[in-house]
Amino acid sequence: MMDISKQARPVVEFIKDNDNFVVVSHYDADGLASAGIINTVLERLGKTYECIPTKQLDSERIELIKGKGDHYIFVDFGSGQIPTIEQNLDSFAIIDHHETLGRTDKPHFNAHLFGLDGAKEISGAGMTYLVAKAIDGSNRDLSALAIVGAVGDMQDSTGKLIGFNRKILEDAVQANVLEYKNDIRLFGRHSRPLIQFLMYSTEPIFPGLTANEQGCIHFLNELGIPLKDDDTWLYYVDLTEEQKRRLISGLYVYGKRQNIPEFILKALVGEVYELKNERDKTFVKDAKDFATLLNACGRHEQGIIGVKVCMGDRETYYKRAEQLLAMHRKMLSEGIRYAQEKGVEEREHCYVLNAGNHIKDTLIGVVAGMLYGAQVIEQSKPILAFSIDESGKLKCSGRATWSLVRRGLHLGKAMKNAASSVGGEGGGHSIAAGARIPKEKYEEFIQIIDSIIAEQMKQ
Ligand SMILES: [Mn+2]
Repeated sequence: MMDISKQARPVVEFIKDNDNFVVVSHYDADGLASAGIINTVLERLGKTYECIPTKQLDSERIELIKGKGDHYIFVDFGSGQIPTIEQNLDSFAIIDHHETLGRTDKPHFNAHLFGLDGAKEISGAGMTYLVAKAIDGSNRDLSALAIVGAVGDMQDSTGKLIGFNRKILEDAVQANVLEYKNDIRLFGRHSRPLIQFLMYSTEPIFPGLTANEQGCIHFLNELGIPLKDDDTWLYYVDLTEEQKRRLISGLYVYGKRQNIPEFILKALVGEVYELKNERDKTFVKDAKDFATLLNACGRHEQGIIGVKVCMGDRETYYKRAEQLLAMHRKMLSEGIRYAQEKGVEEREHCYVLNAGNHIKDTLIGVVAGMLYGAQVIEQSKPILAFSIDESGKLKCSGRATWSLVRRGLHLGKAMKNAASSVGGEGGGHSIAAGARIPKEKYEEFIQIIDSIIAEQMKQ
């Protein structure tokens, strides 16, 4: 194994030699976990710091944080913004796993610089953890957060963590802070009663179950799985091994019938990561639940709450994080209700939902996908959902079903072509894609993409 600690040395010295830091982190789960790790290290070293989680790093944002401290540490981003940072700040270090843009003589610890695949095998939190460990071996307890970050960046999407993440996993097991086993990989094993556990599954979307309470109750009844024990709602982790197996194979059969591809259904079962020092049935017991909690904080501009939870707060900040997640769920169900009440417009080859300012642009894609589950729309056409983003532009989120993809649909390509022909930008995957277009091109965009979809499905 290559000597990573040597690669980390410039950043390690930067931290040891200085004081009065500003930690700037990305606002997603991985970024917040990274900040949680580095802040803990700074506290253990007796350093002072301020922490600022943020959505993006442009010159405007850097202008705002300038002068907040003497030395800057960027975690989970920064490598792609080197020219802008160089222009604005004198003293900084970067710890990141994204592709780099530009060069710097300042301490720069990035996975790609020594041949690790930052997209798949190590996260921002993983990189930050390596710095922590190089500073002091006793920081190995922070490895659990590195796993939360990796899961937050969906680096376990094949069913388990791979590459360098497995070395971090070994550290976490040895440090006795984490254990892993094979189980169902849906959000909420520990944190949701069974019905909500199934209802809020958006990866994958199960048509007829996702966002569909009656569907879930019926499904569980058919399988003979109890919903309650006396008056208490049962969680997935409360089920017997036999009941768990029955639920998993029931979902598999259901998914097959809904044309969900084998590789997705196979990844339903895989490694799950549990934090050993956390209480059962909390949002911080399972790495996936933990990451979801953090994402809710970031998405609602309260990243610092997530960072405090990463640093061990299980009182005030933990409760506030739970409230943010509950608010997030509520906004999703309000979005679905809005679509149900307003009605979705049916075009020749797609559905259209024009939500304007009624659904946040950060939620519109998830809501659109859930409409299949809630049976607001049929599986025979993709849906285009529109909302206004913070800059006043029109955002379009497209969602489809696996049956449509099988018949030739590729929403990413359709979005890309349709958006560029009206002066916007778009792209994405076959089943989920997005675009930003000028407002006045709404109708023209729909007509173009409708005919592209028709063309794709013909083949
Ligand atoms: Mn990341």
